[in-house]
Amino acid sequence: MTEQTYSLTELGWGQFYQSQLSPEECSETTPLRVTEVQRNTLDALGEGGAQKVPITGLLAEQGITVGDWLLIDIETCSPLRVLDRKSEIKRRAAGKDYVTQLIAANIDTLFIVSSCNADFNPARLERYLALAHQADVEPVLVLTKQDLCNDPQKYLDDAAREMPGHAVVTLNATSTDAQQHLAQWCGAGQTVALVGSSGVGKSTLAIALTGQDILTQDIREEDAKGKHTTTARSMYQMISGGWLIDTPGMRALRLYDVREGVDMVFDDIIKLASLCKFNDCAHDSEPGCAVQAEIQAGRLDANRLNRWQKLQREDTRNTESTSETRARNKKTNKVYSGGRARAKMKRARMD
Ligand SMILES: Nc1nc2c(ncn2[C@@H]2O[C@H](COP(=O)(O)OP(=O)(O)OP(=O)(O)O)[C@@H](O)[C@H]2O)c(=O)[nH]1
Ligand SMILES: [Mg+2]
Repeated sequence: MTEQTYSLTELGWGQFYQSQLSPEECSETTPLRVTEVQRNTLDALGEGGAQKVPITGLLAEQGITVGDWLLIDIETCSPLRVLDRKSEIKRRAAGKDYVTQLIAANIDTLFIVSSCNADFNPARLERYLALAHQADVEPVLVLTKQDLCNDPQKYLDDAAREMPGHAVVTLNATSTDAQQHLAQWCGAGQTVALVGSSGVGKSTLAIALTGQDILTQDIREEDAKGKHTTTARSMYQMISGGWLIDTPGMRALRLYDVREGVDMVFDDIIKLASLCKFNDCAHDSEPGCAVQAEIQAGRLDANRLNRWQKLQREDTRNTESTSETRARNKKTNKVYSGGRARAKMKRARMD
């Protein structure tokens, strides 16, 4: 069996990446697209086929994720650098520190997967929408398990009312025609990532879109009921020619530095807020509040206002904490350098 090779264009290469290469790099290096990252190595695809690359030096320092483009020295085959990303999807990592975790890079569309059942939760889905908007990536709400639901239209209506202005698709991920419902985002050169809670059908959808039995490659059986849990983020080619990144289900999506993204999810409220009498209106009980007027008139759900304010507060808290952490580190460095300087002076006096 011959190994499949791809042209760079098929892998999603374009002017954005080409323009980052120096004349020397154009002749002495070759680009690879990262399809999976393990602890010390990564898998990548290039014009020469599939390769395993060690994660050392600059790659380890810079951080690398699925979907990234990296340059390889043609002669030594060693990795040189990661190219600037067209987009990056990241969240605040688990733990107390304000550290980000990269989820995927260089994607065009984010399929935010939920189901036509109790998993459908606007407050959670809005977090993913904010993440996509912040990354300048088109979000699509994909609601699976339509076949197990008596009234899928209710979910379409709820999504349109609670998260206006976003593309929403309901489908049966186990059916082969799932592809047709998502075709417009999956064409050649396009990269899509799947995100959402565990068990909503991301990998099932990935099988429908790629035609590959990916469950047997990267997924372990979790229990006798046949539930599968994805453990790695991996990129696969879709039947339509584009690329699909499957990710493990997320329990909590902690946002980080997504103020503009949050505002884009709630841009209808932002527009109303600009009409309030006071610039610093808290949309609570101030006179001349255009947002409250809309709620009183029954045209805006008060829950949406609460959710917007909650996300704004969370982002402000995280962003402030980040700058506090940075300031603290800076201060600590000063103390260290001060200490080093004092020790140097002491040594000089003793000499
Ligand atoms: N009937 C039906 N079953 C579905 C649908 N989508 C997913 N399932 C089933 O739901 C279960 C979980 O699907 P997975 O694709 O493993 O879910 P996942 O989102 O990848 O889960 P994690 O990898 O844990 O994040 C499987 O048994 C699927 O067959 C659907 O649209 N209809
Ligand atoms: Mg999965």
